[in-house]
Amino acid sequence: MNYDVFNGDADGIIALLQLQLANPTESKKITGVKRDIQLLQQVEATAGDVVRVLDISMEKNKEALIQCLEAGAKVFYADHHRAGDIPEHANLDAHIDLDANTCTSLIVSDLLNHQFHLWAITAAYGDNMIAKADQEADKLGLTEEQKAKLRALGIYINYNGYGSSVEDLHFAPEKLFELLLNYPSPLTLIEEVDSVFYQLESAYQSDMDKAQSADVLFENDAVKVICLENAAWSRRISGVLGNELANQSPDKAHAVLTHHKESGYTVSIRAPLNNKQGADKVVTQFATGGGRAAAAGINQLSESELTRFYQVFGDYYS
Ligand SMILES: [Mn+2]
Repeated sequence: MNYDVFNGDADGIIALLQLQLANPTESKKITGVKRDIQLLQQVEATAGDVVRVLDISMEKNKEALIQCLEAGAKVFYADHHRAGDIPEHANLDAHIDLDANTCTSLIVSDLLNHQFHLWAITAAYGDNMIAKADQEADKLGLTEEQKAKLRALGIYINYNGYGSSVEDLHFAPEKLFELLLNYPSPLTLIEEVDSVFYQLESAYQSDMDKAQSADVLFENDAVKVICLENAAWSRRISGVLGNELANQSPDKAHAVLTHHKESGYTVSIRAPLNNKQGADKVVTQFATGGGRAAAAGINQLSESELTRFYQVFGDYYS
């Protein structure tokens, strides 16, 4: 049995897309909303299985990874999130790079000799690695218009991954993956007038319009914290809104809080674009925090932890 386990955001979907375009392989797909990163535990591996894991932290899936390896499955693992100690095992083929300017799709693209590099560039835009994506696009001689389109596509696919459950999303990540699989080049997708690109574009713009009136909870010279109401559109726009704010004020760190149904918040943090570090260090001071140096989140922040959050976040970047 083959398993493809991948994050439901642009980077995870496009990492798998490249592998499947290069070598179509039937597999059981395991994915979810972007925040749903403990995916490997859903695999019940047996000897001889092949498991590919893309764009989810090895540290957060360590136990399940060891179980897969001990069951005798072969595991291919590509990622750029916190890995912890990488197990030494003959069945593990790990490609982990924590560089803040790389992403899983770029790692996979290198392994495929850049066969679907336009897709990898799209994913890098989606993970908000604009400078890196521009640089790769320039190497291929793309026009400014083509770059802008790929950037928009990356943002829209990434945006589609945000929600507290798959029901919040416009497209279930596995479904979106299947739709994209028809296009070896993202430029072909964008040329098609009725394509998913345009469906995602109008959905994104409608949610972004609503976000313009969000409450600012806390702000100083170094950080800004905003809060969105409890609604599906808020849960969808929260992460990409963070990127948008980061692009507008590149010296500031940003946190977007979204009210939970019951109480407390989901938190999405972006380090300053000009100082892409520390987001993981801030969030791991809270029980349900996780992520990378440039972008991280807290799944559950209670009302009573709010003041401590302002303090930790503000102090870190001041
Ligand atoms: Mn990623």
